[in-house]
Amino acid sequence: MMEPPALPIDQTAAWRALASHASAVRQRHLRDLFAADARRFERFSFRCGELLLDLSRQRLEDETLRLLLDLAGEADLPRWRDRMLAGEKINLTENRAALHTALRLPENRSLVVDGEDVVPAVHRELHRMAVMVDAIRSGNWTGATGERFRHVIAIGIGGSDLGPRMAVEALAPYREPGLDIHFVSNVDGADIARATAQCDAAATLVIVASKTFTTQETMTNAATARDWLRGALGGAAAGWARHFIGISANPQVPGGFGIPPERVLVFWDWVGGRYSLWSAIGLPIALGIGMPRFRDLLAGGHAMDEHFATAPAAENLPLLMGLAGIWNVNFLGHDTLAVLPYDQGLSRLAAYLQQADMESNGKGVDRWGRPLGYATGPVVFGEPGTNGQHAFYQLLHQGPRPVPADFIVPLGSHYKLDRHHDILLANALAQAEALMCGRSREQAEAEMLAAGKSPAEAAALAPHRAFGGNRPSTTILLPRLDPFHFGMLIALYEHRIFVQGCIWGINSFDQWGVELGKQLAGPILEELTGADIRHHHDAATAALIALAKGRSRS
Ligand code: G6Q
Repeated sequence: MMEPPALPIDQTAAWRALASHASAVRQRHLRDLFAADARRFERFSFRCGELLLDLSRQRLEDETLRLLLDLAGEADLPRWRDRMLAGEKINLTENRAALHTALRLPENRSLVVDGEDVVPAVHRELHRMAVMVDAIRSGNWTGATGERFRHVIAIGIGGSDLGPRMAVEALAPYREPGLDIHFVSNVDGADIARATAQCDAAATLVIVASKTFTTQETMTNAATARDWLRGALGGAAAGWARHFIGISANPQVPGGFGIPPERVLVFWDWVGGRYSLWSAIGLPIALGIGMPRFRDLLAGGHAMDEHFATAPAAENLPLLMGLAGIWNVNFLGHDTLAVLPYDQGLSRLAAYLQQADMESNGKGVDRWGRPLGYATGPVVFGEPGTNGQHAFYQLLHQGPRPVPADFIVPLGSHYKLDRHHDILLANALAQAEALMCGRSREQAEAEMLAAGKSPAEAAALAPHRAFGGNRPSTTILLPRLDPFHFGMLIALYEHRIFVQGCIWGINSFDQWGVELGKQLAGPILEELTGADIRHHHDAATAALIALAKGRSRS
């Protein structure tokens, strides 16, 4: 049964042992750890197929890993993993399974949840998706005037947007021609207005992706898209629904909007929004790269699932990556994480991981509602290298608060611009090296003297040009960013986040903070659009509402 543990994790012997071990490790520099062990890279880097996870530049020692694995045992991690993979309702506050891994299971597997095998339903829906993709791409499905589709506007927000948006960008080299894809998420009218301005209505397919099909931003954008189509289709306006596809976990609701059942793809309440890119929510990805490549993406995710389920603890990538994160947050006190992909295709990875990580693990109570006495999910941010280097890396190198970083580096490029890729790789490797090694004052001074500066100038500038180093980073190498390895990478992060949630004893699969956001604006919207202010507000909010009510409308 899923009973609360007797002791919070920070009161266990394993946690205390790590805390006292940390005071010793804090004294040591990564440079010295490498100097003392010629095989450190080999011993702290781990592989799953062709994906390599290098943790050698984390401030870990053998003893650290041993103690962290004890902590994982204390948190009953293998059992929670097995429960998740078996479809048990580990999302206790919503009484649901968290079964995104079932979306990636091959057809010959079975997984019974609530007395029913979910795998046939998953593959039935994949098949429906494949038929739709084919119909749209071949021109069998057309708009109301008989034109084939050339544009897609994908409307959704949060988990129904970030994954597909990231993946379409990441897999751009695999795009099949003929369909441009626009994403609209913000309720700011600028978003939908800009998208529709770029599309010819008669040739536009609108995908409305929403698990609940009630989210205010999405439904407002969908209604505006419907108005736009009706207006632009003229005599064919009655056929507007031929331009729509709905995706929801509640198959009846899109009908209320006017989308007929044959144009509705479904998924299930056991798929969390931020874990849904593998489901029908991934339709824009499949439309972009074709269904066989979408299946490659699923296969990559599944390969990581198998690894997570079966690899020994000491070689298990998501487990070790998660534990390294716990070490940084809870024992070294580093509560941020920089996501630094050296691939332009991963320009949306940080935004995606902000949701995946911060919505999953930004929690202050454990699974049973007991307040936590320790830090949980880190603040995640990032930008693709080398852009980030010319922006915020200054703080990474010299700010007094170390920021652990993930360098994500595909070795191969899809573009025949070798020189560019060489420079990109060199930058990734150099940055991780600099963060680790730093540069001493003496070195800085010597370099300046050699460059002709006077001794006085060199001495004055040396403190500014010195770097302490010893800043932890992880490097993830991929052969290239193809659908399979991209799938592996995203599943690696999903499971890393789950591992950390388990250690912290939290439910990584609910999001009550997001639910709050869905309620908050309602009363103020009524007041902004109605005659009077009927709710009690703090003085600042009341004053701002009054100002907003008095604004001139465009
Ligand atoms: C994800 C969250 C949240 C959700 C959006 C959109 O895990 O629950 O980001 O995805 O609020 O919700 P709908 O898909 O229901 O529109």
